Amino acid sequence: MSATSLRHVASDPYPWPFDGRLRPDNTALVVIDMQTDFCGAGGYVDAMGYDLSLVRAPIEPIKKVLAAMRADGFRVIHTREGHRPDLADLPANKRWRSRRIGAGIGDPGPCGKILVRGEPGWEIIDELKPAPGEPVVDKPGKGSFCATDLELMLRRLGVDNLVLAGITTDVCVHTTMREANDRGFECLLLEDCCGATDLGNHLAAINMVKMQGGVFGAVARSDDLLGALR
Ligand code: C5J
Repeated sequence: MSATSLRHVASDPYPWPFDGRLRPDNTALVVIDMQTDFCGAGGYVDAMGYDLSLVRAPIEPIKKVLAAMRADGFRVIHTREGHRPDLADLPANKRWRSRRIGAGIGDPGPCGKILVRGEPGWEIIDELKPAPGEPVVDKPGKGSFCATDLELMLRRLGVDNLVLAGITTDVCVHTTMREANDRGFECLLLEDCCGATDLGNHLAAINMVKMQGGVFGAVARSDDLLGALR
């Protein structure tokens, strides 16, 4: 790649990606857990009593980024958090904690059994449905690399750079970013394409990424990414 074809996103704390090699064939958008259970009425987050507006705020920005990256031929991968219908992959402590706050994973709710694969609440919301052919990674935990084939798929596809969007910023997005960074992937978190159940935690999670010169990667707004793609 010649120096003239290098591209960077105006991001914080450094222009991303570090080497300027931002191309559709080596960069994937990962949209994390945009499921009814995390941002829809009657889902898991709603049952816990959190403010849905915070976790729904990224829907429109993600739509724009999805459209632009799909149009440019970038790879798009979606994830879903959820458990097997027999709950064989649900740790006892995860179930116990969720029941304790009235949102028992595996228990029936308005959107079916909470966080169980195949139930209505576990589905990705209509606004951000995966397009045909886009991989969907099912994960039992918070990170997208733990107990999944995501890393195998990314290595096989030749992906070096990950653009991260989805919910929640401080839990599944952050865990995934940390896992990816440790595996050598160059990560960009799109701050307006993420949301948390608490605004302070969302802001803190963004700030954490920027420490130590970009300890887990970099942060940008979706317009900054779209500007670099134009
Ligand atoms: C949580 C997630 N918060 N997708 N999951 O339990 O962040």
